[in-house]
Amino acid sequence: MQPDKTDQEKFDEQVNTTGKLVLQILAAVGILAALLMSTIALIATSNHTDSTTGMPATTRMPMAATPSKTAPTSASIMIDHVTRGCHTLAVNGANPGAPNATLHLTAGGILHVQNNDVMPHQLIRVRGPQATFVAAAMTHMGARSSVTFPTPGTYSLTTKAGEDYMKGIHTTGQDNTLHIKVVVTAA
Ligand SMILES: [Cu+2]
Repeated sequence: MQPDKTDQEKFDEQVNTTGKLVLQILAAVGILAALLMSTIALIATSNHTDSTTGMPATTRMPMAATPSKTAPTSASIMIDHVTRGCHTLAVNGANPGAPNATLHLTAGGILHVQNNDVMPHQLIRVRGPQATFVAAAMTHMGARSSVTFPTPGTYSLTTKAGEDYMKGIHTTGQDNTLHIKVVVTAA
């Protein structure tokens, strides 16, 4: 014969049943809450806009397609002959030229210079860290040289102009002194 359950046993059984029920309710509530939260999160994401561009977050450009902010690795300068001041600089094909130019490069970048003036030009570093010159003396029309800038810093270059290749070239005003400022930033 099965002995009657003691009060303690009955109580334990009761607690057990009630406890299971409570746990089941809690679990159900938890699942509902999780579903609700994820739905809210989803709505919040799709409605979120990028404050900088005003574009929806989902259509934001991927990092790889974002234009780089680093300076270019190469630049070109043409020394042109002009009547007033004799010579000017044209940077990256820009027109009209000017006797002063400022350009930006990343460290290790190269500047290509071509001398189309009617006189020789020798490239000279006036200020800034050490730069590597190749064929700095441009002694005929179309002569080319290059300068490489290994370290970040601000470099000032100028040219030492020579005599006209041929006689009879007339210019007005003082001959320009060319100034090339190269701002080199870390790569
Ligand atoms: Cu000149």
